[in-house]
Amino acid sequence: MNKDNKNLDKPLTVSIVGLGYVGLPLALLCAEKGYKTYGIDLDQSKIDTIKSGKSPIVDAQIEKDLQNSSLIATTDVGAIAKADIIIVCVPTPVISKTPNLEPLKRATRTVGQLMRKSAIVIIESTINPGVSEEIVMPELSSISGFPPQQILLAHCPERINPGDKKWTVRKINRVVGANSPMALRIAKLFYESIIEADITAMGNLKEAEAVKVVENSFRNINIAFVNELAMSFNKLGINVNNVITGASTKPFAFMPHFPGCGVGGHCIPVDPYYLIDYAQKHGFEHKFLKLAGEINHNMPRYAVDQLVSEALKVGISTDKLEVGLLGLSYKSDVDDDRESPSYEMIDIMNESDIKYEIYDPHFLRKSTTTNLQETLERSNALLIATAHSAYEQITVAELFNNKIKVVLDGRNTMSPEKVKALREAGIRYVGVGTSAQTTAVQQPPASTIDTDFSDTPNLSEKDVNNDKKEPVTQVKRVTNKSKLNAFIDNFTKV
Ligand code: SAJ
Repeated sequence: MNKDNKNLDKPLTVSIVGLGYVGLPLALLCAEKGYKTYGIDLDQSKIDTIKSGKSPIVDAQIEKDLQNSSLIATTDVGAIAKADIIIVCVPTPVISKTPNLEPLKRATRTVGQLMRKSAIVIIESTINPGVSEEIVMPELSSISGFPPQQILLAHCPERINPGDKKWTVRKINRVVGANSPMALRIAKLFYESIIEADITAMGNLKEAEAVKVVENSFRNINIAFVNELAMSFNKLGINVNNVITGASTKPFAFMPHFPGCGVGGHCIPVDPYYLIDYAQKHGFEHKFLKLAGEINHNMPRYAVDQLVSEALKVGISTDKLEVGLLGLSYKSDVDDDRESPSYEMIDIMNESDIKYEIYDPHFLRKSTTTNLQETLERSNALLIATAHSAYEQITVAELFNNKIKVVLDGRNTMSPEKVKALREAGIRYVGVGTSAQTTAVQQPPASTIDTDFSDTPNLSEKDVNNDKKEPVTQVKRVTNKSKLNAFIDNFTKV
């Protein structure tokens, strides 16, 4: 970092190593904010796609930001030597529950070979506490030859939420930790110059590393909690989604998570193992984190078992089952199938010789059918594994006409109205935690009473819609005594 004023108006140079879900939107933002920005990736085809103004990942914001961007996309790692700010955004996968830091070590070695002494190195990849000090810094110092105390190193964990149109890279608050007050100041100033949100300085690198692992573990644990609730409520005949929706009306101290046929992606089911592994090396066993992982890991099998047992109830034995598996992506409307629970369900169906077809509009190459209709024609049961919006168009008539007898809704995507219509068409429906009986049966008592408060001035549109959409009836403030009297009078007449 050149300290004399004469260079102040020269834009600083940023080099971003790794142009995936994390690095590409960040690189585009840096370029937009006036930094001379190099985006480096070893994948030539990705660089060619970016240079042609196309996004290598399905993301409308990236597609838009690529137009007229001054980003210099390259496979040439030489751009690292030109940088004042070097940001590492490479994957940190976990293989059989053990963190694999090879991509990070390779990137660190390359940075060490090319970095200028005055440059700051920022790691955005998710890493367990200790990696920056115990692995990155020794690697940088030994290869660059610069003593550690002269190297500026910071960690600002990425929080990209793939497919999220609201919380984009520029809008999400960030935390940053560093190896020195100077590095912390530079990193914080840098992020404050590009991110339109708060940047919080942590006490040190380890704290910043732990923040990310903790927030993803928090999510994994809460999903495990509702997945366990779903399995228990299925036996208790309680609709878990209604209960969670009800609980989320509490204005504080409850964050809703929803059950499903598994937790995928290269973050939530993965990151807790960083902490488990690192703590284990320091003699502590994270039983709770492990248990949450086991519960979520078991959901694909729970879903397939549910489907098989429901099929038996309509006379379809396992050898006659023909499953239409909808969705390979690990979550809705993203073209990412890393750690997707769908593959677990496919393995389980292979194990049990269950016949299946696969259809995912985001993965036509990995699909066995070319469209929804063809999938329905070849199936007598449906397993919705991903809540892609493309599947919302499926009608009850289509399912009925294609002789679909059972629907396992692994993401509880279907509305109570659609579930009711499915059942009236004689198709068995089961969600994760919405046992076959619950949803429809509960409604009637409520629906026989005129609960349409749309003309009552005090209720917000959401309340009314809420009444309509979700079976949880919620009478807010009926402030007009006469209206209440009229209601009670009407009720007693029923
Ligand atoms: N899921 C559930 N129930 C829920 C929420 C999610 O079953 O209530 C499942 C999803 O279907 C999916 C998996 O969990 O299979 C993960 O999906 P996600 O949307 O929770 O997370 P990611 O992996 O897309 O992104 C997460 C985000 N982290 C948190 O929300 C704490 C994102 O902010 C991180 O940047 C990202 O991980 C990451 O890179 O670490």
